[in-house]
Amino acid sequence: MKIHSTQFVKGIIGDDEILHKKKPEIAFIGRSNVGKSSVINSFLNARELARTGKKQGKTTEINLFLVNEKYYFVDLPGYGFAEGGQESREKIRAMIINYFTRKTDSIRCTVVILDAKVGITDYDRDMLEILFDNGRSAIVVLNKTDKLTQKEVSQAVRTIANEFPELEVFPYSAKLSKGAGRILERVIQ
Ligand SMILES: Nc1nc2c(ncn2[C@@H]2O[C@H](COP(=O)(O)OP(=O)(O)OP(=O)(O)O)[C@@H](O)[C@H]2O)c(=O)[nH]1
Ligand SMILES: [Mg+2]
Repeated sequence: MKIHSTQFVKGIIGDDEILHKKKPEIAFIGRSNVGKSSVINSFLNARELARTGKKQGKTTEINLFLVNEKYYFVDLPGYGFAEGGQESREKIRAMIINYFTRKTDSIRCTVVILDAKVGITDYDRDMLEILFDNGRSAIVVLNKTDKLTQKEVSQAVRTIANEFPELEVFPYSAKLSKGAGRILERVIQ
């Protein structure tokens, strides 16, 4: 897919009329700081479309970006952010659950982003269960592979494949953005 337009539409915290527009949505979820916003920017070739940061918990709303006037790319707040405290963690978890359990078939694909160095955590397992229980199709993007050796990357991919054989896993680095096109084709198919 050639990107010819990207536009920030709005940030929402719950249900919103925009979620009823029936445009295909590509959702991006993952623990806080794994690089969700960076992955979106790298896919769209837009450096600061989705705001990124060194501080965790940068994205606190559900941010929607309109791509090629056709798709919504949805940047969800990061889950499992320890410093945010239990209350804020639960609020974010509830926000994500509401997004995925709402009655819609607009969610085309969910991209679950993991930090290659950390791998899969119980927070991710919890989210994958929510996705599977709601019949949402998902792929995994193993981000920040630039921090690992090739051998460590293969090992990390294998570990995930062993636990979730049904999940497609794409090693990736938002920093290098190599192979973005191939993943993008997969998520909009
Ligand atoms: N080395 C490296 N750093 C990355 C990569 N992707 C993201 N980062 C860095 O990781 C930090 C967090 O990136 P964000 O894109 O803000 O992460 P996020 O998942 O959106 O974070 P929240 O919005 O807080 O949930 C930033 O300092 C990024 O520059 C990557 O592929 N490689
Ligand atoms: Mg973010």
